[in-house]
Amino acid sequence: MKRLIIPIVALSLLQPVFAKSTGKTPVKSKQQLEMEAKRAEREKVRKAVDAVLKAKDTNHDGSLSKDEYIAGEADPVAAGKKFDQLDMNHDRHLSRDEIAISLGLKK
Ligand SMILES: [Ca+2]
Ligand SMILES: [Ca+2]
Repeated sequence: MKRLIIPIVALSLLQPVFAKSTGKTPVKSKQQLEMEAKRAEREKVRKAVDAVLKAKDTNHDGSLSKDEYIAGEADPVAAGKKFDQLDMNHDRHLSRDEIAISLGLKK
C-alpha cells in the first residue's frame, strides 16, 4: 500500500505547479492578471539588479560605488561618465533603483 500512496501524495503536491505551468488554472480576473504581471515584472527587475550587484558590488553593500562600477569596464573614462549620468541623486553610489533604470527596466 505504501508504495502506491507516496506517488499519489507527490502528485497532488505537484499539481498546483503543473496547473501553473500549463496555464490551466481557473479563469482569472483581469485585475488578478494585471497584478500577476506587475509582480512578475518586479521579480524580473529584482533578478536583473541582483545579477548586476552580484557581478559588481564587491563590498556587498547593495549599491555600486564608482570604483565598483568602473572595475572591469573596457573604457573606464566612458564608464565613469555613464556612472555620473546614472547616479541621479549624486550620492556617488548607484542604488538598486538607479541600476534598474540603467538597465532600461525602470523610469
Ligand atoms: Ca558596493
Ligand atoms: Ca545614487
